[in-house]
Amino acid sequence: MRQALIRAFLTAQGRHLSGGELADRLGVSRTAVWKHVEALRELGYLIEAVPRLGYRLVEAPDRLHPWELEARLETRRFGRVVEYHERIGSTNQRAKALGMTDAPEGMVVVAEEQTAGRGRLGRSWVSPFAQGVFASVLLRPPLRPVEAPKLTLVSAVAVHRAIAEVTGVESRIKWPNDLEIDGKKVCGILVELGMEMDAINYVVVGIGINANLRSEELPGDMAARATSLLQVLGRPVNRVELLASVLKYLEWLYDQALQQGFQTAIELSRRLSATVGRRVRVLSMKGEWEGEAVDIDENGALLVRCDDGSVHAVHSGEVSVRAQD
Ligand code: BT5
Repeated sequence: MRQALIRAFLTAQGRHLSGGELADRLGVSRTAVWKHVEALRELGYLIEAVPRLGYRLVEAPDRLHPWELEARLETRRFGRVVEYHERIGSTNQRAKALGMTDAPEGMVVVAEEQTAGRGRLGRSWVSPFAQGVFASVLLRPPLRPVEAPKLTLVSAVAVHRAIAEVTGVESRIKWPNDLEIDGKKVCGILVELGMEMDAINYVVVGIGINANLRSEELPGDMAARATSLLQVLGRPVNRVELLASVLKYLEWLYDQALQQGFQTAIELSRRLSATVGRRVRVLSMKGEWEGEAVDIDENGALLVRCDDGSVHAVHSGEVSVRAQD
């Protein structure tokens, strides 16, 4: 009901909606409409009521409430079941626990704040209250475990598209899991697998986007390498719109990858790559080496040409790649 009311206000685009009109649209009495409006007001919504004109949504609280998301969703499965947290350790951690239950594919765990947000290889993700999009999507792909890293590229392309759609800003993909604007990190993606025997039981795609992150939230060394959409645009972005858009493109690219293979997503990630064509330093368990990133292969691996001319496929998960200026 709340979601239907929000959707009605969104489509009214700032016009007033009469109690009768809303009652018809929602299929409830005018008194019920009034009660729902009151409940929203208690949650911090500013809703004007003018005699004879009706209700008008003036301002909504800046929160990723599930009904706000649902009112904007254009997906069939992704984001149709949402678990919302004001504060949580890590949305990925929670989504992994859900992965071991019968939680459905496309379920999303979202939080305003993470107190133990995670990056790859035990690193952490700074996740201050209501400043970012911190979300994890549960997938159950019929893929072999070796194919799972390709989902990182699919997710990166989806976030690229969503940022472009909502803000008009063109980000670039730093292989394999970052999105950058002007060489600074604006989003990090963490894909984690749950396996049973030799098969994938679930995949969790964790997405952290610096939407309205203020630079003073990041420690000094990190601040120089990071940015946010707020910083780039000079105004805050609507985080719910951004998440709805991420889910739309993620569902679309994921379904396409499962039906037709990963070629399109890999081709897009190649075209949007900030890494291909650059000199990179590869940090792996076996040591450090340098070369030129020349391509992304059909498995999503980064092809790096060493100075002796030999080309090596670098797989995500085991390495860090640093672009050299
Ligand atoms: C990542 O790891 O970039 C993956 C980040 C994934 C975060 C999401 S949020 C929702 C979900 N739940 C989680 O717990 N995680 C996921 P990696 O490539 O390892 O990069 C981590 C490094 O990025 C850190 O060591 C910092 O240097 C830097 N960093 C941390 N927080 C940042 C931020 N907010 N913005 C930019 N850089 C940051």
